Amino acid sequence: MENFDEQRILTFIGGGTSLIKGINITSGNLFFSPKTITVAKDQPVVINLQNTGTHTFTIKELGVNVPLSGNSPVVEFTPTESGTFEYYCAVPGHREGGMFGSLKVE
Ligand SMILES: [Cu+2]
Repeated sequence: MENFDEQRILTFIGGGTSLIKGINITSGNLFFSPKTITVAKDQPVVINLQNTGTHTFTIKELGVNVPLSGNSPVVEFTPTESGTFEYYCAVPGHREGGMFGSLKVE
């Protein structure tokens, strides 16, 4: 591949403005994995979950509260403030049982 346009391909992979980065999280009884995710302020976040059971993906401070049902729910939101926020499952007992993690907005 002599005419391989490496810079152009890297730009494409890197995202630019047209690609939205997806984050993969596994949720189940009673966990989220990974427990820490980092996103960019004012950029749309798309989280693809691999889910078992009935849960929610909730971030109180950011007004996010999405029911998780089925195998592959998707959570989308745009964080408009930076900081570290807890995400958790709002089903009674699940947060206490370990269903929480940390979202860093930079
Ligand atoms: Cu739950």
